[in-house]
Order: sequence, then structure tokens, then C-alpha cells
Amino acid sequence: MKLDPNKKLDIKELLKDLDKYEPRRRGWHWREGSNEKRTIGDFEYHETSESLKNSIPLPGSRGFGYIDPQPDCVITTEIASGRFEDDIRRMRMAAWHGADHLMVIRTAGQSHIDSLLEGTNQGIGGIMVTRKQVRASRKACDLIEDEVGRPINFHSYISGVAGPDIAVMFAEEGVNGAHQDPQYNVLYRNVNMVRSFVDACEAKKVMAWADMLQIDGAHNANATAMKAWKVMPELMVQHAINTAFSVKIGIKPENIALSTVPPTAPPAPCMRLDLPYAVALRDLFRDYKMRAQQNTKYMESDTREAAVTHTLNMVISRLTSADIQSTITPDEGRNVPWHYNNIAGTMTAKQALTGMDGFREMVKLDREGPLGDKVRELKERAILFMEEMIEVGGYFKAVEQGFFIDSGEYPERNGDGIPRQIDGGIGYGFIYERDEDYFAPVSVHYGYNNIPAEFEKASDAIGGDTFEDRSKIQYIDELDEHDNVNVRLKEVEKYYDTNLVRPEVEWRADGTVLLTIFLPLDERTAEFAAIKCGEKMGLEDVTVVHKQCIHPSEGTFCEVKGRVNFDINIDELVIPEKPHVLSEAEIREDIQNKPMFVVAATVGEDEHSVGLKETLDIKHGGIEAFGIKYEYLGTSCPVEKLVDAAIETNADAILLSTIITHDDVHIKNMKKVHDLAIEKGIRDKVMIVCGGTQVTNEIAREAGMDAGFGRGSHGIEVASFLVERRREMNA
Ligand code: Z97
Repeated sequence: MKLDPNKKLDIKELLKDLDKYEPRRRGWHWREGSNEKRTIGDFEYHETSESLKNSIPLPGSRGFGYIDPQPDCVITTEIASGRFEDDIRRMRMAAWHGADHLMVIRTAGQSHIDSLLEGTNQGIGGIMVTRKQVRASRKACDLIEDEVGRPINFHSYISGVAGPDIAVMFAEEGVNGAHQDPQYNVLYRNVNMVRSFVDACEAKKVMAWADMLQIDGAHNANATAMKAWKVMPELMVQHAINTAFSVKIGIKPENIALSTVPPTAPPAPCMRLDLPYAVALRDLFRDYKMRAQQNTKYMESDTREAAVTHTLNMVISRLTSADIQSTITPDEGRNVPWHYNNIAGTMTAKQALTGMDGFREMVKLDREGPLGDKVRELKERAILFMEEMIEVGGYFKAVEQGFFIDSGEYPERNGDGIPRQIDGGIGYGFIYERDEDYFAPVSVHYGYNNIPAEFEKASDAIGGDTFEDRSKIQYIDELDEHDNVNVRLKEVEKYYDTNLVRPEVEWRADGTVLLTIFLPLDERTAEFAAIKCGEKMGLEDVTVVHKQCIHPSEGTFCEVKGRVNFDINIDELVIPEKPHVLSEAEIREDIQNKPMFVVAATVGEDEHSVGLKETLDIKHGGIEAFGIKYEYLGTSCPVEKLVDAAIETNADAILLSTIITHDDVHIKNMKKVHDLAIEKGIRDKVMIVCGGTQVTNEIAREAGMDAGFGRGSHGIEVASFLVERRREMNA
């Protein structure tokens, strides 16, 4: 199976023979060529990686020849549609915009399930991570990486009571990265602490074998703490525990990433707090990778605000050379993780990181001043925290005493941390010491294993385990006959590669649309008025997903979500032919080689000059911008004067503009110019085009013009036409 950029990913085809699919590789992949300078378009870049084969450049690239530089660090997007078949489509879209770390969020509470799940039921706030879902996603990633020309890292979670089982499944299925941090289980999921750490040994050992990148869970403290900037010392302790633990088990330091989040956001003076924190992390953890995550704690429902916070976060990422830049749908605050919001986050990252290419070479972190002081202070607080932990008898004792997620800034403690008991929590009572004759016949295993003498290695006892012999992997297909991918696909079958289409934001044909509405009302009234507007427009399930007070009484801006219940038949659409336009470069080159001169005026009794001036002047991209010279004869110019001016100046073209249509005067004036040009013997040498709000190409051609340009036309279209028409005339 191969993807065609002009065709939708065929999910049914993807799912075919999935039971036999083998992932093509294991292990994490960093972007290639990131330590080289490279020239892209007109610029030299210092912090990019290899460009993509297929991609979608930033909108602003139009002014730079549509270049699409790819920053040197990996870019993450977190995907949470709840249906893996739609996650996969979103992955493809994200990859085209520059994401190469595709992280799927798990459905709520999977941490508490003590086994692997089978089937692919629809999830809440994420998907059920199962073998089928993982295999289908990895298979899709294999196809997508061929399409964009860059390896894709697929990622999910190995935390929870089934951690080791999931780790094995991920290793078998070629998952490239995962969160694994026993502290996450203990603090946020109330999994028994001993169980969590014992399980983590096994899980991390498997991750090490599979060369997976590990991300820790410290960012969760940032999101949970009442005042995240107070837990900075503690966060360093959490990072330290998980990194040291992981190295001891055998994960290579370069496969260990700290999950860091800047602890504040505006209106806090965020740089003064967040930058020292990031620098202190780099100092203490220089052997490891930094996965900088966008701060969501302070994210409300305003996508604009989220994008600014994200951008400020990325200034820090650039200054401290983050290895992975994570993005989150920038509107997590309103819980609408939609396709295009994943893309918006990815684009913000690409835009900000590319814009700051080489920034570090020009500004230097000044450690002599407040930065150095703060960095030192943070490190000291973290080390004192660590020392106290040892004093009270170690990590488990410290957790029991509520050391973690306390709202005080260490050494201050407010007694409101999250205490857990060593003999409590989920999974308590299932830890047994290994007997002397304990034997696990597997190739990757942590700790004591009494391998019988007749075997060279443990897995020989079973003739190789699933890591050595894939045919032993049990692939279980859907078990729930009502909630499975086939049933869901059947429901939307008519929208797969047919003439029917329905708007969507999350799942194929979910019918959801977003409206922006401004109402001259106070916030509370505006919210309900906005819902009414949505209902009157025929939407169902109308809710306000964002509102912003513009002024307490003058008005409120609302974003309203609703659902439409109709389909569009694309075969019934009347789509006019796309105007054919030459590239800016080609037009400029043509004019440079052979100058062009035009005369222009609004004709008859017409004083409307704005459209014509916009078409002529360089300011808004008029024909002057391409090197075409012009003489402007003003408004209400008699047609005779215009034609005479063309003769006197030996002009290549006459541009007339007319807006007034009373008594078809616009058509009459076009005809007059055409007839006069014939009468004076220049019609076959001069191009004549007419523009105006009521002018269409058809009307103008009928009236003898070479072309007509109506409402919304741009200088480039006129310039392109003139260049092409002149070529034809000279041919
Ligand atoms: C992220 N933005 O970076 P469950 N293990 C760890 C986690 O952090 C998480 C889970 C497991 C966030 C996304 C928050 N993190 C969400 C270390 C979740 C999830 O939800 O308990 O089944 O596992 O990951």
C-alpha cells in the first residue's frame, strides 16, 4: 500500500491483513542533518534539519518562494479524537505540516486497567490503546513517513497497572516513544508505590531493548499544583528520580527525555521565572534530552492567547536548545481537540522555531545577573529537597509524608501535598519476592532469573519469545460487536471517497462547524444570544466554546459550535474555472526582458478610482510590483483621450475601469474603446482590458475586450494575463 497525495487514506485498505503486518523498525528517530547549515531559498539556516519531500509550507512562505524549512528539533502533536481511524487521518495532516512525533492520548482511566485491552472501542478524551489500534497507527505512520520523506515517531503511554504488558506490546509493534514514570502512577493515579516501581523496572528494561524514547511525567505536577512556579524545585527532584532510575535499568541517556513545562504564563512575568527554570534543568540534566511541552495550565479558551503563550515558551526552547518541541491543540481550554487545532499548534511551533533560527548565536544568556542567581537558587532548593528525602528514609517515606505537590516553595511546606501510603492504592498486595527457583523464559527481563543450566538464555526454554519470533504474537481482533472500527466505518461509509461530504472537525462527517459572532451585548447575555443565533441558522447542539468581553456593555466576541445535518453533493457544485496565473517570478522575468507600458483610467463619468489604483500601484501588489510601467490618466477620462494616449505613448495595453452600470454604460464604454482602437488602426497591436465590480470576463469579452476582471481580482492576475496575451500576440 502506498499513499497518493491526491487521495484520501483508505482506512479499510489499511486494516486489511493487519493481523500479518510487521512494523518496519523499532526505536526513536531524531531529525537528520540537524547540525549543518543549509541554504533554503534565499536564506542560510543554522538550526534546521533535512527538508521534506511533501509538505505544506507556512502561509507567509508566499513571499519567500514557498520554502518550508524544517526546524532541527522533533515536533510533537498530541492526538485525542477518541477514534483511532480518525486519529490516523489527523496524523497524516500533521506530518505534512511538520510534526514527526505523533502522540496518541489514552482514553480516560486506562491506567487503572490491569491488562492489555483488545478491541478498539471509541474512547473519551483519547483512544483505547490496544494492539490493533497501535498496529494500524504504526502501519499508517510507515506509509506517512514514505509520503513526507521523514521517519515518524509514534508514541503513547506505558504508565498504569498494566505498564509492563503495554511495554511488551509496544516493543512488539514498533512504537517509538512512550511516557514511563512510576511517580505518575503513584501521585496522580493512586497506584501502589511499590507496585509502580517494581513494574517500572520491567517496563523500562523492555523500553531499553526496543530503543524507545522515554518521557517522564513531571509535567503533571506543573498542571496539578495550585501555583506551578512554587513546585519548580520538586519537579527537578521528580526528573532526577526517574532519570537515575532509568539509567540504572539500562535506558541510554539519549533515550531519556525530561518532560518540561514552563511553569508560568502571561500576565505573570513569565520569562523571569521560566527561563531560569529551563536553564537550571539543562545544568542538572545535561546528559538527557529535553522535551519542552506547551503550558496548558493557564490556557483558557482563547486560541490567540494560547498561541502567544506557546510562542513565548518556544523562545525558551530555542535559548535552551530543546530537543523535542511539544504542541497541544492550542484550545485545550475548551476541550475541542479538532483536526485543524493540531495543525495550528504544529504550525505555531514550526513558525516560531524557524523564525528564531540562529537566535542563540546573537544573544547570550547572562549568568552574571539575576538569571545566574535564580538558577543557583533553584538548584539549591532541589538538592535540599533530595537531602531531606534521604533523611526521612527515602522516596516512599517522603511520599507518605506528603512531600510532593505541596503548594509551598521548598523548603516552605503548606501540608497540602498528595500523600500516598505504602500499603495502599491500586494494585497493593501483588508484589511477591521471587523464589529461588523463579524462572521467566523471556529474552528481556529485569532482575533475578534462575535460568536452568541446559539453556544458554532464558527464552531458549520456549524456543524464542515474541521479541525473537513474531509468529508467536497473539493478534486478537475486535471483540465488541457493537462498538468497533468496522461498525463505525459502516456508519460513515457514504462519506468515503464519494460525491457526498459533510463538514467535520474530529471524526469523518461529524457535521460540526464553528461560527464567530460579535454581539453588542454584555458577556452573559451575548452567550445566550449567540446560542440563539446558531439555532436560528439551523444548527443543532449549539454551545459557546469561547467568549471574550470586548467591553462590558459595547460587546462580546463569541465562538459557537454546532452541528449541521445535511450533506453536500460535490457533483452539484458549480465551480468556475480557476483563474490561471503565472508565478510572480515568471511575470517579473518576462517584464525585465521586455518592458511593458500601459495607459489606464476610469472612463466615462466614473469617479471610482480605488480598484484601478489598487491594480496599478505597487503598494498592494498592483502590476507596478512586477515592473510594468503605467501612465494614469485619472478618473472620468473620455474614451478618446484614453485611446489617443495609448497611441502617443505606444502603449502595450489600455486598462480601463468602470463601476457605474446604469443604462449599461460600462458595456457601452468598453465597446467604444474597442471600436475607437480599430478605427485608429491600433487594435491588433494593443491589449485592452477592463476591470470593475460588475465586470466579468464574459461581459468584457463580448464587448470586445481581451479580458475582464471583476470583484476580488488582484494585480497579479492582470499582470499574468498581460504577459501571456502579449506572448500570444507576438507568436
Ligand atoms: C502529555 N500533555 O504530555 P492515563 N503517563 C504519564 C502521563 O503524563 C500521562 C499518562 C500516563 C500531556 C498529555 C497528560 N499525561 C496528557 C507520565 C498523561 C496517561 O490517562 O492515566 O491512562 O495515562 O502527555
